[in-house]
Amino acid sequence: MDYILIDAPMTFEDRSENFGYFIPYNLYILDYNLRYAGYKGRLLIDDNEVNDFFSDKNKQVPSLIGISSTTYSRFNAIKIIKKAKVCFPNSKVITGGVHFGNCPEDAIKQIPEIDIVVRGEGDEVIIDLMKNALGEIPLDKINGITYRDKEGCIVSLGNRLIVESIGDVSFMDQNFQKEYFETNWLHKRMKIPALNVLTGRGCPHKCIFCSVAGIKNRKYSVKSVVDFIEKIVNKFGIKGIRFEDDSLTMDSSYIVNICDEIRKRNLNIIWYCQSRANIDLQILRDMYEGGCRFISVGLESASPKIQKILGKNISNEHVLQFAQRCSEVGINCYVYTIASLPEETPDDLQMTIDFAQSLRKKYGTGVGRMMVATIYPGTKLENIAIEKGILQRNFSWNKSYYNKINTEYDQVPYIPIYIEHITPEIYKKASKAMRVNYALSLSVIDLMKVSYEQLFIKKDISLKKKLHIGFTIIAKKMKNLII
Ligand code: B12
Ligand code: SF4
Repeated sequence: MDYILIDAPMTFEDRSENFGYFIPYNLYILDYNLRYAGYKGRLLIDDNEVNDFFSDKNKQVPSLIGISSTTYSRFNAIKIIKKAKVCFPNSKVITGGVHFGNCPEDAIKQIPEIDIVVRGEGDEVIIDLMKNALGEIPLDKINGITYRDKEGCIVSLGNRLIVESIGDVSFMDQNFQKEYFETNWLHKRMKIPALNVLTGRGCPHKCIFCSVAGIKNRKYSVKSVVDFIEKIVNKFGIKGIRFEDDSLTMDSSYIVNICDEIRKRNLNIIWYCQSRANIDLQILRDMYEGGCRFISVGLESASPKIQKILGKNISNEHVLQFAQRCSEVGINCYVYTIASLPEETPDDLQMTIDFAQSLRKKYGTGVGRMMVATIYPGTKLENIAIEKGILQRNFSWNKSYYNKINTEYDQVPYIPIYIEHITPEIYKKASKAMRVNYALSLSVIDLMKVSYEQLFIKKDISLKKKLHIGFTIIAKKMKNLII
């Protein structure tokens, strides 16, 4: 066996409960390119597959083991990396993706079991790394990687990798299992079989908190994307698509052509996507006609001062217009917000709450859960946090980390969050106001469904508290309906 590729994101339960099943297309791309180049290997995408592979007594030895991770799943990834080196001491262990690829030197320094980190897009370099693992080319001829040389020094070669041509969509064309469609985010909401699809990658904007900021946008051809959708509609009975790219709507002629093609072929699908909020009414109409029913946009903060710091170039006016247009056209619009951004004061945060409430009152917009600004490696927010002493200068992304304060902000304790002027009490009050606002934006039936899913089946809240929260929301909703 030449290689194995492992996706080490979350547990299967987390995946299906929080997000629905998703296909790790990053590794599908690497797997496809390796197979296309004639190598033989396997892709392991759930915990059971990984455990079975490592514990199989007759296991084949892969020459290369590639592991992908986000910052959320880094500690799971590190466990797998260590296990891989114990089971296969002679295999090359390589990592990449939005986490390791954004803190490569720290990863190599802290985790002796990692041989190589890929910085950026792995599509092409994976072939060179495979050749290196087979002893065909030396590492110092490969750009875009960080590794430990024979003397133990850390070496980083070349710039971050961005491939010119992202190829075609063949990597998505797989024999999917039924569970992928039935635990999908869209399936949960609409009870229709649904699948995740990528139409390209890269976003040239430079939001300070984003792990993938400032990367040229590249697209697959409209025909190839819609051919793929048509194929999965006919083969698996798919009725819903969740477009995963962060920039589907960036090029208006592209999205309009996708919609035209879906319509022409009578594919009859419903889809979800993420977008920036500056989309024209006519384009939203075309999107509706092409099947778009759910769209989420990032406002992050309604304070103009904070918007400037964020560098998103999206104003309240954009979001207001967007929400109005979505409601006019019939697309459900969700707006994301973030609390505790650099220099954000309680007054700035209040502006976001007021704005969310006005969006709901005017257009019934659902402003989803408010996150606390989370610091990811390689972002501008990381630099700001270091400058302000929020993150220590020698902070390591790959050493164990547990910060109890995070739990006071309802955030997981293993990723640093940006705390400056927003105290836990202020955050909790704001978060509660946002949750109530969201609940009030739902229809009575959806409200009952969401209350059941998110509140009543939770074991860590007493029945008395559940009933109290339930009645308070229903009472507010009724009052709202009457007013
Ligand atoms: C699809 C998606 C999801 C899916 C699947 C996530 C997954 N693990 O794949 C779902 C819906 C589940 C999801 C959930 C979340 N997501 Co998300 N998601 C994305 C999104 C929009 C696209 C990912 C993708 O498919 N990209 C396309 C592929 C081709 O690119 P790629 O992943 O970078 O892979 C290339 C290279 O990185 C490299 N590479 C990758 N892995 C490896 C491995 C090896 C060995 C090598 C050699 C190379 C290599 O080669 C690949 C091909 O070129 C990204 C944004 C983005 N543009 O990447 C955010 C992103 C990954 N998500 C993010 C976040 C924050 C979340 C959530 C926390 C959201 C939330 N608030 O709850 C959760 C938690 C996820 C988790 N626990 O892992 C952040 C992650 C930040 C970080 N540093 O961890 C991102 C980067 C968004 C952002 N703008 O910051 N997400
Ligand atoms: S617009 Fe979205 S994908 Fe682009 S940099 Fe900002 S947060 Fe990242």
